Amino acid sequence: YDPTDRGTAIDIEVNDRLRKTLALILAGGRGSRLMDLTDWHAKPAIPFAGKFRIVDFTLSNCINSGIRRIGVLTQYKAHSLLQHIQRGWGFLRGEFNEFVELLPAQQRTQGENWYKGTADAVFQNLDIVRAHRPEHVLVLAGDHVYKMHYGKMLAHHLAAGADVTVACIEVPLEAARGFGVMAVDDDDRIVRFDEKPAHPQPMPGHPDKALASMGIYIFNAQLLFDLLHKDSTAAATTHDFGKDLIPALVGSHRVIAHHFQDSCVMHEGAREHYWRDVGTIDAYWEANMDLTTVTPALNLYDESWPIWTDQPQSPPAKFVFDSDNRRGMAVDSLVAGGCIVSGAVVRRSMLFSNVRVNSFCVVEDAVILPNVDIGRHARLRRCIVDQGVVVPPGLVVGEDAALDAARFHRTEKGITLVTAEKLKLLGA
Ligand code: ADQ
Ligand code: ADP
Repeated sequence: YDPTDRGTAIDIEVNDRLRKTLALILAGGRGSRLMDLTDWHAKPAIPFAGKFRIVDFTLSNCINSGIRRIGVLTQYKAHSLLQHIQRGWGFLRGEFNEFVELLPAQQRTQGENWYKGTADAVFQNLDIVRAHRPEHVLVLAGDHVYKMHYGKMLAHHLAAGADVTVACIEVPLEAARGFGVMAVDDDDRIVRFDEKPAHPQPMPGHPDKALASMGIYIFNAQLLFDLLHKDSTAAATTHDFGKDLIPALVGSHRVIAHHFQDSCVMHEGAREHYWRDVGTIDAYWEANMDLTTVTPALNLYDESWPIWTDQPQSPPAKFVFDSDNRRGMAVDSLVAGGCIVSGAVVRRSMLFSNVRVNSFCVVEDAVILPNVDIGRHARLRRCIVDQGVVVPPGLVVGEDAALDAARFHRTEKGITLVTAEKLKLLGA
């Protein structure tokens, strides 16, 4: 295991083990901090970066890493997520023992009919998981945006003789309260793990940083099966990997921390390893905005790490000089297929598929989700417009904070979320 290797030198042995690994993507969380965006869709199904959905990044990581056996555990508002995966991810060949399998809440445990925690989500599907006879189980979250070669993590897991390996990343100390926070010894063995501690421990020598769990785990399969059985009948447990299973293993087992490295070629000048929880309106807006900058932190143009998705078949984006010679244009922006910008100006914005921007409109620093129609003379700034919204002509957002806050959800950072429900209340 070479920590400086960026994923190119995964050897044959590890490749073989990757084929025998089963990835389980936890995709059931509500993501309630995304407010109305997740009223109808599970967070992993939320559109991101113009034409993808959040879960596409984790799924693509699996494929790009050579993991071809994937289960997606769904629960909350899963319809659009299931539809997306069925349409877009059906290309794997069962004949070669490759699949993306959808594992909705199985409602198998007696008396209970809903997942209790992340570990219970796996437990409820345990017979299916077992039947695939994996050597290792890779547990992933479906709601982060990042590029990672899981083979590097598995190589580390094998070389360290680990029972469990937890992927980790350095985060600012003040942000650490939202994570599982760990302390490690010189051999990266985790000696302490606190889930969402009120007072996170800084890293030795780095008083302003903490080592956070990314919620990504590799388990030796048999150990996981035993643990889940034990956890299912335990008295004091919330059936959660981060809260219960991982902390209980530290001390009795070899639990190893694997430091995350971006597996893709990063843009020149971008030095950080990109891993984002786009779980709040502000974080979601910022991550989309980042992509409109000259050198985004997330490189979507790296051919060695393609991101796969299901996309609507739509014509190319179109920019129209309207009949009165008003220029339809978009600069510093990403514009997906099916969009028409006619006699309107779009700056520093992300336009998802099939957005119409009509004459006299100004759209700036905005994230416009698919199938939005923006009526003439509307001015939209520093906002997110939800899928399918018909923006009434002349609507102004992002110029009067008090008015925005009264009519829509507006964050502390001043990002306004425009939804159909809120527009209906306005009588629009
Ligand atoms: P949290 O961020 O709190 O902590 P959690 O709510 O446990 O994450 O969700 C983890 C993943 O599982 C998410 O992708 C979520 O969508 C999904 N999920 C949640 N409940 C589910 C259920 N019942 N069925 C299916 N899927 C479900 C975790 C770890 C921390 C770590 C952070 C990193 O507990 O230790 O630091 O992730 O983000
Ligand atoms: P506005 O006048 O408010 O900008 P229009 O509805 O007149 O909006 O559309 C502007 C331009 O968009 C049209 O001139 C046309 O070129 C283009 N357009 C609109 N709908 C279509 C369509 N279905 N196919 C091709 N082009 C279209």
